[in-house]
Amino acid sequence: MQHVCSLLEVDSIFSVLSFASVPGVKRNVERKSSAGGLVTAVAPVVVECKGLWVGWPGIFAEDLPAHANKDALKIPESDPSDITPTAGLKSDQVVSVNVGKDIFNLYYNGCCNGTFWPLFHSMSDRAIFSAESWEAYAQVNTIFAEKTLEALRKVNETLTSDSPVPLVWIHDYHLMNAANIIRQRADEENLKCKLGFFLHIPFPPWDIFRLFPRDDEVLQGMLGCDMVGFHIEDYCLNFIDCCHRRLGCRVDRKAMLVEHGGRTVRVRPLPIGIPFERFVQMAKEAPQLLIKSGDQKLILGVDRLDYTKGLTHRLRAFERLLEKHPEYKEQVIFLQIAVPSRTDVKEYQDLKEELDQLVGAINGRFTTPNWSPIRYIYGCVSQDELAGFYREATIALVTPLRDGMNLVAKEFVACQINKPGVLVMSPFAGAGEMMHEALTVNPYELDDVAEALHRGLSMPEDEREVRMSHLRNRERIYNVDYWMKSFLKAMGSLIAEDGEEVLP
Ligand code: ADQ
Repeated sequence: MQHVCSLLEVDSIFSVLSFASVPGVKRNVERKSSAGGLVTAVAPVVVECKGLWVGWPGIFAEDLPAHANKDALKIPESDPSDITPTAGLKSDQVVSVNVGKDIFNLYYNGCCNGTFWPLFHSMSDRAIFSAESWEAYAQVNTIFAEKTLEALRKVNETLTSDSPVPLVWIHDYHLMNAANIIRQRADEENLKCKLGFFLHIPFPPWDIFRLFPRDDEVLQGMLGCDMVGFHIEDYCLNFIDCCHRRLGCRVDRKAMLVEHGGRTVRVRPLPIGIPFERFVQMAKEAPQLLIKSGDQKLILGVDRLDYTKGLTHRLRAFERLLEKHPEYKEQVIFLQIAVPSRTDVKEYQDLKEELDQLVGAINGRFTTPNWSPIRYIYGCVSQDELAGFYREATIALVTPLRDGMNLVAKEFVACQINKPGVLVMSPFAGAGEMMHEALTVNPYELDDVAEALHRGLSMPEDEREVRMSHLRNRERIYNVDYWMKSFLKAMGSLIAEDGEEVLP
């Protein structure tokens, strides 16, 4: 008995994963503790299931050496990046999708990050609409779909009458059109497959989504799936609403069903979690940090350097705290760690420039001979080191203007193994929906954020303890393995210990 899963996620080096699963998937999902983010959570299951990963290798077709086997790129023995699927995958389980530089740029920097990223984060004034980049998007989605179909054909040849139906799992806004292409071809060729999609960013309301000139094609692309998953219910309802209003689909909001092309598509909220125990372990092992001295308190921000994360607002809110509460002079340090992101895009270069200036201006204003209020790291920090910062922080300041979920908030609470700190959280992140014990702040309201910081810094220990233990208990249960299982269950592809499929 076998079925194929396919996971598509372009921001990772290898983006499409296609894997065969065998009875025992459930056991594997429960038993395996994942080594890192999304990819390393999924990779062990792929390994166990003798699956296949199909993805972008991180280099362009024209830069490949002439002798390279273009279909099966060798996986490096150890890779510094957390997101490469090296976690136990053999090189014959990886199929690379090769795309030329020009088309990839139009696709990735153009349509994905110039159009969908801002639009889906409800920042439509930043979105660029270009027919050329949309064509590149459709083209790259077709290439990914074709690679997945090749895998599906091979697996279909091995299916017997009692085999579970092969499963294809597609990830994120980079590949919203792939499912429809796979569905149509699979139907023509009589290939068995189930298709599932998960969106890692918000799905916007109809009056934002409709601004995209090819909105109907995006919806049709996603509706090629049997199940479409989002982090939270709001995004599900936005999607259902768009299907109804744009395509005229019959929908059931309560049951979260959309009828399309004679099929019923399930829509499900599936909030992603983190490898909780792994972060606990890292926090236990991380060495003592020398960033603060004496009774100084640490406020921590950790983000990709992206305009959705609200970094300039956050710095200004910290400045406001120092203005309104001079008692924090020399008593508090704000450490902002920002990972370089999309650095060849001008908007991101400008944002970096703005942050550099702001950090300089605030430090210039408040620094004393013994103290600088802001420490700013522009770079990638290892997860072990990050765990140490999370553990030592009195406050994690997680204030995106908009965010699909936000894993940093979850990683912070996992690492709070000693003296409990406080999570200050924006309600505009998906994580804000569930982390009720955080101090909720509107990131646009600088005074509000400054006051929440003050409240967090002066919160009695017993209150911090109660809040943090609730936050930690929830994240421990709803970890990344739980999310994986929920997805497989929603697809009807979770196989119980006794070999029976677990129905959604
Ligand atoms: P991102 O927008 O990248 O993810 P987030 O969820 O916060 O945002 O994940 C960032 C990850 O990068 C975290 O695991 C964090 O530890 C790591 N990281 C951040 N800064 C770092 C640094 N300086 N050095 C090293 N590591 C760093 C998208 C969506 C989110 C959604 C996730 C998962 O935008 O809303 O939560 O996918 O679905």
